[in-house]
Amino acid sequence: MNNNQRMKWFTDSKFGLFIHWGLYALPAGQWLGKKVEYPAEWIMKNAKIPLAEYRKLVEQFNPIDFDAYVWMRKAKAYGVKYVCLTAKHHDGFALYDSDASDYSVMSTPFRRDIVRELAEACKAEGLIFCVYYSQMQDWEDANADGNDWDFDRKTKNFVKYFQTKVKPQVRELLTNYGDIGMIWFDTPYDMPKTLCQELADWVHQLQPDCLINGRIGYGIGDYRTMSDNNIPVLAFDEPWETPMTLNNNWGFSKVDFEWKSAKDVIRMLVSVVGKGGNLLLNMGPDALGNFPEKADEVFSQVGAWLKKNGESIYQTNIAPDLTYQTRWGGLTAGKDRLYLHILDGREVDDEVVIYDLELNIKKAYLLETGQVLETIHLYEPARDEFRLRVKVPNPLPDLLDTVIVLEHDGDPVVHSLESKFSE
Ligand code: H79
Repeated sequence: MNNNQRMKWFTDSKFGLFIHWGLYALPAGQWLGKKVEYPAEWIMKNAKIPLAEYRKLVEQFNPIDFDAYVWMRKAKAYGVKYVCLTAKHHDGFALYDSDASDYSVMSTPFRRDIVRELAEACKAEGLIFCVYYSQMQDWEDANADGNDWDFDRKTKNFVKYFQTKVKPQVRELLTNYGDIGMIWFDTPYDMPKTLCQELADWVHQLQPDCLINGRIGYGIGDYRTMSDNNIPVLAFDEPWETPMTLNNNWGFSKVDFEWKSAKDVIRMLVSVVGKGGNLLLNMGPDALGNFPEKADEVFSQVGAWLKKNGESIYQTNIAPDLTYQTRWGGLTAGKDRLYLHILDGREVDDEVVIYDLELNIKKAYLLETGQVLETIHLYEPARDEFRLRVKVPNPLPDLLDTVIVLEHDGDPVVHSLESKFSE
């Protein structure tokens, strides 16, 4: 497969589900009755919990409500196209059966290989299964990075950790669970480039089509991973992804109620997709194996919207950069189509106005119903200004985001400020 073919599922997908799950779901943001600085999956490090104490969570991990098929049916209804599970996060605990370490789910009362169950259910739902693996930090391992409260850092032998835990565990992930769409590394920090390359070669050797995210380091990955929770200002014409939380934590937290709304998520999705990227939005299941109710509700609303308006998101291209910020929402673009996303109904009244965009419109209509809309294209010579007005129903049919399709001939032409009145 050439590289474009390898990347295609990823660049077409646009929306993925990140799942952060592990021992940290038990303390859920609190230790010894006190709230610990977020994020919840960092609790061991943030509260400097001795390994001997944190390890006791292994005996308590028993998520009796966990049902991989329930999770993946939900994921499907959320409208995501891929799912990325934390097979091992920074705390070092593996959610799968590993010969390389018994610090895993198999040492808990639960004793079920969660990666196996999810890989199977994910594929059964037609979604791409991916794994997150923390390659540099491992707070259980004396030779890895991160734990400076249990271990003396001067004697650490990172290469030993890399050769005896990272590589064997990555091999297990890439050989025991069928096709893995992507392996998601994190926090490369000061890992030497030679080891990063060795890890990438290892992945390629085990599963040539498995993608590697940007946080393997040094630009070695298949695409760029943006900073956590950050959407770039401008479009970026190479594959990229922003990982994003739905509240202020990745792992489950009992003390975080600051959820984004469905409209917030759709607004971010439109912004990301219009700039050519993917949104990897997080879910932090609780210690019994349930998705938090509020997170499930928001994701479900987004999924219901995508079911009607998915054409404006999946398999789309970078949208033109307009001269002005839109007050009413944003743009995405398909082949010979622009999609106008009306997120702020207050700003449109009975028409959407786009300035300085010349577009040869063949047809304008509401995506959800097909209702044809009137368009008026005006040019005002004294201001050298184009105004494209699209009449819309009032009230708007979808208060979350009403999508208008503009089918057009030829390429859209944006009249930049620089171009005005220039000879
Ligand atoms: O898995 C999620 C995070 O746990 C992980 N990446 C996402 C996908 C991540 N690891 N490190 N970081 C994110 C950034 C580190 C932030 C820090 Fe801090 C700021 C470390 C120390 C100061 C946040 C605040 C964590 C501890 C205190």
